[in-house]
Amino acid sequence: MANVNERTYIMIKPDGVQRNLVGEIIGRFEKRGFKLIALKLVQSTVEHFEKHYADHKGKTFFPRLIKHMASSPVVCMVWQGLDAVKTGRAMLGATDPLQSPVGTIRGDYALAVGRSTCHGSDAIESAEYEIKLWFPEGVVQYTSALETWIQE
Ligand code: IDP
Ligand code: MG
Repeated sequence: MANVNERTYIMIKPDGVQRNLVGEIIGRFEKRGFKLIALKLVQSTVEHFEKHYADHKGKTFFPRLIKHMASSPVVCMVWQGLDAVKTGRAMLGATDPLQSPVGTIRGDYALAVGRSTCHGSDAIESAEYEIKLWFPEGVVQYTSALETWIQE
């Protein structure tokens, strides 16, 4: 069932931060109607990204992926709202930017699969895992004045 308080973990990758796409990507989630409940810029470690991408361990691209992710800061966020996980993925586009429709983040800003600018949780369970991994301190609860103008 659709959940108006669903949460997704969105992370602007090192290439997205270096290319000054932080404001653009945050703006898309704000304008779509999602509520920001956690945000930080971090230079993280190989070990932490190995946990984040644990499902991909053993794949040929894994070492390159981890090296890239730990090479420069990332922006970690939690966005909340109706169907946040599925809609967040739709806003990103496909894993391969070349398969991503224009109008999506990857379809507008990326070319290479290993430089796709932004991560988004692919399921509710992975969102819960990723939110705990990146925000062990917890997220912020607050009332948004816009809520009744966005949610029915
Ligand atoms: P996703 O980011 O769309 O969820 P995943 O399959 O979870 O895609 O892969 C994680 C990340 O690993 C991708 O965002 C991409 O940067 C990288 N990646 C995935 N598949 C490949 C590949 O075939 N070659 C190189 N990098 C890949
Ligand atoms: Mg994924």
